[in-house]
Amino acid sequence: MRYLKVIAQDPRDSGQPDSLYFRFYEGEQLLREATMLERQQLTTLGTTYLKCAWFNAGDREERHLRIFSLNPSADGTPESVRLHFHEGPTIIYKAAAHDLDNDGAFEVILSSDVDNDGHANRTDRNRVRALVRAFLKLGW
Ligand SMILES: [Ca+2]
Ligand SMILES: [Ca+2]
Repeated sequence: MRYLKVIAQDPRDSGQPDSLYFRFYEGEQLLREATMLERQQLTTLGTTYLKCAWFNAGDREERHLRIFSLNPSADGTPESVRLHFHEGPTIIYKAAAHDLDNDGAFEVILSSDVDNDGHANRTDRNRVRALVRAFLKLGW
């Protein structure tokens, strides 16, 4: 399974992460880091991910997001995009967007409290939508 791994770090332990890494994986194998151009395309995704407050102290990498799309009909447009918020190999929480009728618009957003502010609400669903849109723009 191919996925984009997003890692946020707080190298100065300020409580605010300011380092972001974008890495492309196939299973457990690192394919490559995002290029400069891809990093520019991923600016919105990075900004939204930082709002999720799922980051590491110092230069650790345990906490990260894995985001990937599924296209079981193999028509080139994904029927669902999934977000797995990991701590090491363990999924701590998840979100997903589903395009039920495969028309390119995601009708169903499944989300818990993805930004860790103690409330699962519309803001979380909007963050998921923003992450999904930004990921799909990459065309990966
Ligand atoms: Ca749809
Ligand atoms: Ca929330």
